[in-house]
Amino acid sequence: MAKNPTEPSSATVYAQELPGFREVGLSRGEIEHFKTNGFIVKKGLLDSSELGRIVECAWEAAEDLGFPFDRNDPSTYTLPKDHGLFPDTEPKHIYNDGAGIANYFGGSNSGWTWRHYVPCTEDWLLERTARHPNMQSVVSQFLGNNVRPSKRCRGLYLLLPKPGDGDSVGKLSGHTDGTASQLNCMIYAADCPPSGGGFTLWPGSHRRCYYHMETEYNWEPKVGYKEMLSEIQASVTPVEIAGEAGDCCFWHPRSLHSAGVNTSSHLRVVVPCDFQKDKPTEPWPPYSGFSKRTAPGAGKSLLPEDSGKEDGLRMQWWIDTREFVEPDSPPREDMWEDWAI
Ligand SMILES: O=C(O)CCC(=O)C(=O)O
Ligand SMILES: [Fe+2]
Repeated sequence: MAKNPTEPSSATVYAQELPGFREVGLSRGEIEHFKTNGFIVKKGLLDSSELGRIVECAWEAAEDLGFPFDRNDPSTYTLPKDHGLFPDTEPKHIYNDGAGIANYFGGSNSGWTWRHYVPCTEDWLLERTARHPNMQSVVSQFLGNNVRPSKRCRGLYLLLPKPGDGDSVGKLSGHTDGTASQLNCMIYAADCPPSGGGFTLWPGSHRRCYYHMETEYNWEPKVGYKEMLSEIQASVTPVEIAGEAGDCCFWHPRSLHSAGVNTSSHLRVVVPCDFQKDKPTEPWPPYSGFSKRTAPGAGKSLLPEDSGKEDGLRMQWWIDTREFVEPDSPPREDMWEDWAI
């Protein structure tokens, strides 16, 4: 994965209300917007009252971890390490028979990221998120009816507030994900105001990134990919998606994107989901930075138990999608040929 920290967020808050934005059905305007920009926002697609239980998991975990959070006092939602509480977690890529790790802290926003993975394979959570009928309806309008059943979502992606004080202000961290996902969705489980760390995306980047790959879905960037990402960041203004609990941002997985910078007083709780068609796939999650075809050439161990070890390939156990087994073809002339839109 190519990463490139940029200056403090200069993103524009997305404010467009496309025809159909409050409906389950995709409108022509939404399809056009998705094709051109790589994303759309469906407001209120999921029931915010059903998502409350997911947010509750974060507060309960904070208590279990001994964080000094008082829900009614946002000034206490500080980085645990400021209280000498920064918890030790296993390296993020430890496979643990597919269960991964319980929590991950840190990330590109200098420690303001908390990923809580515990409930993300549980039926009650999936029924409120990736498997929700409204979600499945939108996904099948994009991809067709043959969608791979969801077994997990990525996690509760939490961003703790980070006051914007001079040099320590958070930065965007533009990157693309090394997955074979065909459609992604960021579910807002809690309200996320502007500057609340909303998911941020460089409009139109999905097209350039799609054509800068050797393969349509698996992760095989062509020479110059990193430089191209830098060029996009230098020339395109990113959009930040603020939203309310229940809003869903659908996005093309080749898009250049970043977590936003949270200078609000809210805890940001987003649940990312990955979707793909139900075609034969590899059994294991994708490695980061390599496709399975290119991984052997890296001279590293491909065993899941070596994931996260020094020199091992890092397995992205938190991703539900898998690389396709059938030979992955080059990007198509019409990049929407394999879609239902
Ligand atoms: O937290 C976010 O908004 C973005 C997360 C992300 O980019 C990722 O998980 O790959
Ligand atoms: Fe990402």
